[in-house]
Amino acid sequence: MIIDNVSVFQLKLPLKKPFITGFGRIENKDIIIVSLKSNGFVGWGEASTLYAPIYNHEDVFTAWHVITDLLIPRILKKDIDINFLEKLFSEIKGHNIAKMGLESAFWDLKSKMNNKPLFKLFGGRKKEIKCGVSIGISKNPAEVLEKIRIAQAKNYHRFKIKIKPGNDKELISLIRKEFGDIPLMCDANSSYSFNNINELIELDDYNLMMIEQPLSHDDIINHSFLQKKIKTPICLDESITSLDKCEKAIKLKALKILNIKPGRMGGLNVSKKVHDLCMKKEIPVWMGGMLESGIGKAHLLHFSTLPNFKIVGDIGPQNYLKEDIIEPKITMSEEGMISLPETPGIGFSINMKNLKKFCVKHFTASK
Ligand code: OSB
Ligand code: MG
Repeated sequence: MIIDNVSVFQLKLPLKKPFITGFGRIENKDIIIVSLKSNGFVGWGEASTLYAPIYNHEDVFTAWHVITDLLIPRILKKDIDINFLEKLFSEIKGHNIAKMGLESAFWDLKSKMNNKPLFKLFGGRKKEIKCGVSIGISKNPAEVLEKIRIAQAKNYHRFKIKIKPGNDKELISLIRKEFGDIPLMCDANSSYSFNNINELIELDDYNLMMIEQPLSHDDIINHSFLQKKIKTPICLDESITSLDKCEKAIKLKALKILNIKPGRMGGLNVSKKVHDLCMKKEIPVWMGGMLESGIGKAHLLHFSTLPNFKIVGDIGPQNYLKEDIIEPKITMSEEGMISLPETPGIGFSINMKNLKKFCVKHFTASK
């Protein structure tokens, strides 16, 4: 397909409440939205960055640079397909979230041109997805308990709490006392080090579904040592940024479960390869999230219909942003499920009024 026009929007989307993790505090979602036009069709994608490099090395400013200065000039006027993008991405090292911004717009565009819902392009089969919730760190444990109570009443299928050193064992013990054996996991966002692994070993008593990314954001080796010492499965997030890293981590037994975030991996194409490798190696995966806007979440929703997404992920109704940029809203049924749209592409329309309202920077280029 020949790309006729590209528009890039830097957005600052206010959260209803700050979201606190082991790496820091998020008050607004600073993202890049990419729209690609070809032959009268428009595809939409999201680079779901943060305001600073606190989750990985990228942020909204580096993604803006990579997308507008490096990627877009190399695709305009060209006849692009996924092989073209794969080659282009291999020439630019890292900057995976930025690549996802462009690639996800490409997939939306391609599925609209093929008149198919996006999930069919990847061979996804599921017609609905179970929802899970991710609950941020709070100084007050009662607040976390209350959030679990509310999520349970809404029939969420899995509960993830954020932890950090000193904010872990007592909280988990309180949750187990109050809610019994609910499907509970925790995400440390790389806030522990190998020197305080005893704190992690103590979490082994609570029958957690998994501990997500306890150690450094780029570590594999120490996760492998830690996994030998605990029976709770380690799930990696931050550390797995390519097919190669995934292969090595599996070889070293550094993980039993993988969080697939297509942004962290550098797009849906490489994520499909990682998904297939994990399926072959019997490593179940689940869909991660980064507090995306509706555009990003819709992409994740479609992708999580693939067969090795065997564990409930961070997929749910969009309710952490004050306002979203898609219509209709992503909603969850009383059974805690989201149905896949059957219309072409991501299956949601863009709320242009809100897109403009939250846009802080705009770039457009035509062939
Ligand atoms: O590590 O999974 C994470 C949010 C921002 C950055 C990193 C993470 C998260 C979440 C929220 O846990 C997941 C979501 O519901 O989108
Ligand atoms: Mg995580």
